[in-house]
Amino acid sequence: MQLTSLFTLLGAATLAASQSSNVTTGALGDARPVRNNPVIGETWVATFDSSAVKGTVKAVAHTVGINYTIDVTGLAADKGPYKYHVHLRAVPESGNCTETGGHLDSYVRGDSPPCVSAQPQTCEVGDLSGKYGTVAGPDVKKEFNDPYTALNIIQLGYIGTRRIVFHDASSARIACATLKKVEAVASQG
Ligand SMILES: *[C@@H]1O[C@H](CO)[C@@H](O)[C@H](O)[C@H]1NC(C)=O
Ligand SMILES: *[C@@H]1O[C@H](CO)[C@@H](O)[C@H](O)[C@H]1NC(C)=O
Ligand SMILES: *[C@@H]1O[C@H](CO)[C@@H](O)[C@H](O)[C@H]1NC(C)=O
Ligand SMILES: [Cu+2]
Repeated sequence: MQLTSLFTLLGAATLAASQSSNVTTGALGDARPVRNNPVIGETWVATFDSSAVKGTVKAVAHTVGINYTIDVTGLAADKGPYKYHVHLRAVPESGNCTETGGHLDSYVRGDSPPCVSAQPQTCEVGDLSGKYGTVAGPDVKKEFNDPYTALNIIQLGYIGTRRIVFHDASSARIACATLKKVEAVASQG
């Protein structure tokens, strides 16, 4: 190999390192892919039934992380784009989504500066729209796999019984719903 091309290579490596080193990541480092979901196919669903949003966000345990399906209608076309996250606290009786608290942030990153979607491992674990894109109304059908959320309760990034919250373009929390486990239907003999 010629010396000049070696220097070119070194230069490129240094540039790549400096570019990734100033992408904000968690205080506990980058999120690690989840490979120990106990039951592949285990399904949890958050059901929305308000004037702001109707439909479901489904989470299915995959061999790596979770497959999500967002299938909702009714998002006001002029209030988007909409963000959606996994939030930590319970939806109160009143339905007031402010009380669902902050995002699932297992690696302690915080939501500022905004996450770089090209490096989803550096994002807050619960910042699903930061990683996979915001959605626009009125009707949404979107599927993606997130390697960093889990349906193993001992795992960082566990989402069981947590809340999915939609935010409009002003960041107002327009709807929230709790993920509930779908019990496998016993096969009929
Ligand atoms: C990352 O750091 C480099 C070197 O300090 C700087 O030139 C670049 O603008 C920074 N990138 C961002 C996105 O802040
Ligand atoms: C997750 O999604 C991938 C890609 O669509 C698919 O191949 C896989 O079967 C899904 N896993 C489950 C458990 O549904
Ligand atoms: C929702 O809860 C927040 C925080 O507890 C409170 O500040 C706000 O006034 C509540 N909104 C309504 C409509 O009750
Ligand atoms: Cu949120």
